Amino acid sequence: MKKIYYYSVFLSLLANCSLGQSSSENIRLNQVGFYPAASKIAIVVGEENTDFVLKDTKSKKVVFTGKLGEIRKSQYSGKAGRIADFSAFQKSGSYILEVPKAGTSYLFEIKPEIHKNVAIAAIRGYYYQRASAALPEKFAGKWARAEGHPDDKVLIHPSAVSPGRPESSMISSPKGWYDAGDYNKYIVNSGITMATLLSVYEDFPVYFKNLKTNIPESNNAVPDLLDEVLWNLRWMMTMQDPGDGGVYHKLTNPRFDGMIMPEACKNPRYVVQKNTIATLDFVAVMAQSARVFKNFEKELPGLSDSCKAAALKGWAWAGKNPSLEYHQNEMNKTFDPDIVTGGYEDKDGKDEWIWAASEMYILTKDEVYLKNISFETEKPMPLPSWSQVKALAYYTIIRNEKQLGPVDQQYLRSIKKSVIDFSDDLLTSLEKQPYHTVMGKNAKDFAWGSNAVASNQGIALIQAYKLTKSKKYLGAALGNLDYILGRNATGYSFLTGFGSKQVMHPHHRPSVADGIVEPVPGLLSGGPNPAQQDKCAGYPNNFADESFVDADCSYASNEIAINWNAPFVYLVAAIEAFYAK
Ligand code: 9MR
Repeated sequence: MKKIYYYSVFLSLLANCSLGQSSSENIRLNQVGFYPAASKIAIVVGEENTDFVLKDTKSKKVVFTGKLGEIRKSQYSGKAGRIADFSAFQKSGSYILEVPKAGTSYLFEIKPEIHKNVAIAAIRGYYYQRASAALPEKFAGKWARAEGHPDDKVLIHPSAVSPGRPESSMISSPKGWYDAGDYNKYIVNSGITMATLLSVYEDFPVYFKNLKTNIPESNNAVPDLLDEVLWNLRWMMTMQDPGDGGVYHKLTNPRFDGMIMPEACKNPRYVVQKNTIATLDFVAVMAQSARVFKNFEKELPGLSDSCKAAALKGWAWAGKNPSLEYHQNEMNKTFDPDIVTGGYEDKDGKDEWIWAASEMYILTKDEVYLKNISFETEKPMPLPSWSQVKALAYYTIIRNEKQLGPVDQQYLRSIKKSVIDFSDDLLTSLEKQPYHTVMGKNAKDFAWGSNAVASNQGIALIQAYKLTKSKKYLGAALGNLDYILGRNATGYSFLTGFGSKQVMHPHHRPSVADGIVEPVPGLLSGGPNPAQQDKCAGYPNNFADESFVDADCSYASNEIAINWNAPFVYLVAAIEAFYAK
């Protein structure tokens, strides 16, 4: 054992060309690979101006030679790099890049459908997040596990009592996905997650029609992506108080579980305070689900109608309670037990109103829903996040434009313009960006869950591409996928299970507790976050684009979450759908 250890230390020392860094890490590229006909870019760290070569790993022959580009510097660290562009080379195979002084890249492939397994794995990530389900080996492989959190005896928290549901009474609220590295289930975060997954289905139905992901429902007549969505939809439906239509904020333990397996968790679970924003997010998801599942009436009889009824009921409740906010600390002053799990507190419900109203309007064609709504297209479009969902309304209006009446054409035009303006802004000065990505141009890109920022930028760019057919948007979206899979300042591929330098220690309870070396696959790590709220040891520095540590203590840079995987699923599936052709 010891001998092997010393030998491997010796080998890694040999491979190191600069302090603590292997030579491959000097060449930053999508570690999965490239499409034959698409752009192929690597960033070579350092200032050295040399040629580079592409070598076929089978024949060992040089198949392409190129010159590195001009120096580009990170606006955060000042570190320099140069671009190696080998897009002109289009032959399928497996390759490495060699750059004098910098070294040799990781091995990568060029082939059609290069990201197919990435797309499947990212969807399967949700299967692994299922609450109230055992995951047998047939579907979960070595990450098989017992059922956790049946959630069939969930307590009504004192903040959530209603005439039909007194304090400490119990409801059944099973299924759903665990939110993230923790085991709680939050309506607000489920909102944007479900919308994003339903939207990628709506935008690319043909792609998903036959995409099999090896889940228990794979053999039924519903596309796997929608089967997975149904797991969470069924849970969401139980989160509505049947008495009045209001929706609970979350289903949670009072405090986070330890770093233990789901089946080991025994803490009581509560549903907590109904509020306007959670209810509006719920309404939007139910309305979109009613639309999507209308096409599966035969397979899922009555589901669409149930979703529509839930949406109508929720909308009515929100109308009567238009600004009931969730403030966890305030709530804890009045009610026991204190709840200290994820807050998802949002002080501005304007965007949730716009989103829910748009979904209700498209579902019912009744203009009354838009009566008091302004799309605010005079302001720049905000990127979607759990607390900012206005753009989800834009995407829905654009997606359903054929169903709009003549009067609505005017706002349709301004909504389209907003999406295109947003994407044009992203593209400004792309040529100067250190990793040749739109991601990272602005410091605010490096928020908690920055990889979801990169993914959501990708979605906006794909919308702009669909509207204009201009390839520059699609190319930039692919650039953000390259960013996530390795062409970035950290050198990591951020999707568990993929890449030569992959994330191995996400803040994810099953991955920590299961005793298996590899983390649960198909989960997107949050990514660089200079706020470093977790104060975890091991951040390399404070530079925004490098503020990442692959350690399970780092919930602020290396957690996984359903609202981050979803835009990633959208981005990778859309890229596959476009480049497969
Ligand atoms: O994604 C959320 C991020 O925007 C917030 O800044 C952060 C702190 O409130 O919380 C994040 O969400 C976490 C949630 O509260 C609990 N489950 C894990 C989520 C991802 O870290």
